Amino acid sequence: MGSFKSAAGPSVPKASEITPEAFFSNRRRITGTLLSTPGIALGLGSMPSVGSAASLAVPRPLGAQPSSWRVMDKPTEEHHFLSYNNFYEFGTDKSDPAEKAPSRLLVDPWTLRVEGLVAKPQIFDMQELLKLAAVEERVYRLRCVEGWSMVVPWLGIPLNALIKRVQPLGSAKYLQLVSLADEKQMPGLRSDVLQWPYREGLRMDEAAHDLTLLAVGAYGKTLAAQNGAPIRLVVPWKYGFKSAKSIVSINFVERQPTISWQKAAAHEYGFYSNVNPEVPHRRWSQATERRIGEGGLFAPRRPTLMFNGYAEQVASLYTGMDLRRYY
Ligand SMILES: Nc1nc2c(c(=O)[nH]1)N[C@H]1C(S)=C(S)[C@@H](COP(=O)(O)O)O[C@H]1N2
Ligand SMILES: [Mo]
Repeated sequence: MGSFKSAAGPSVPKASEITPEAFFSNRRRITGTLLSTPGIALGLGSMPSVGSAASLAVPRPLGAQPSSWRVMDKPTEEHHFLSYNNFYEFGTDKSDPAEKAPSRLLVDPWTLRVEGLVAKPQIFDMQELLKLAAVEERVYRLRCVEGWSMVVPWLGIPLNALIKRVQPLGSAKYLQLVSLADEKQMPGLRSDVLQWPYREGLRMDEAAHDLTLLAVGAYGKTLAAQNGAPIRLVVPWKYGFKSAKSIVSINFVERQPTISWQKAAAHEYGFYSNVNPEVPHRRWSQATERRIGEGGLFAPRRPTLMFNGYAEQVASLYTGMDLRRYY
């Protein structure tokens, strides 16, 4: 993708070995294996153990990320990423998603409905989505509003590629992203901790930013159910909850959409939710964070960086905005 550029550096070589076809045929092969396993007929994301996620022939182009984006921190060990999750549709404990999602979430077939104020609305299946752009590996920091963080090597395509395909109308100013809500698959929907379906939103320029990723994998494999298989958003300069999991629809709208977290507690979770050490959450400071995997609860906390360390790339999106008011 030519969009994978930074002002500071040259455009980045594609991870050319990760063609959509290769990715998908790998998926199919693994799915086939699974389907032939007695008693397990649920497809890729429903694999009984996280270790069995399909692996992808992915070069590790760490050095290929524009230098200004490069995350020097060591990636979080994969087992943490797979076992310490927020996916309230499967329960609010950190262990619930890994315990409940793999055996319940049906990820194949999957469709993503893209509609609203666009010239070309479309219902994509995964194969069509993966043809929009080459799958790239991007190592991003993820910072949860709760005060922990991880460093994750994602695989995905820029959301921008999808936006270009559907051709937003001039009146489209925001995107609303909606996660799956199926009571048969998701025991957490019985709780009213959030309003279902899980809804998130981005302003158009945020959604179209080069950093904004539609992730289909991580750690060289297709996405595990607990991480939002088969397709989830990743917006690395915002608190983790903006990164909606298991997305089924994207709606282009004129007015700022309501998000599930604002509905839960409007005074605690703003629409923008940019990582900002200077703007505390109503109940706690956001100045520091605990890096998952770093020596347990008593390890020294790290300072949280403005825009999660991506200020150089995204600060200009918010020029003139009072970030205390628009938190
Ligand atoms: N649909 C859905 N998406 C979601 C959530 C959720 O509960 N439901 N939790 C969010 C929160 S609070 C965080 S921190 C990240 C966690 O992503 P991970 O478990 O893959 O690290 O997912 C986000 N996306
Ligand atoms: Mo979070």
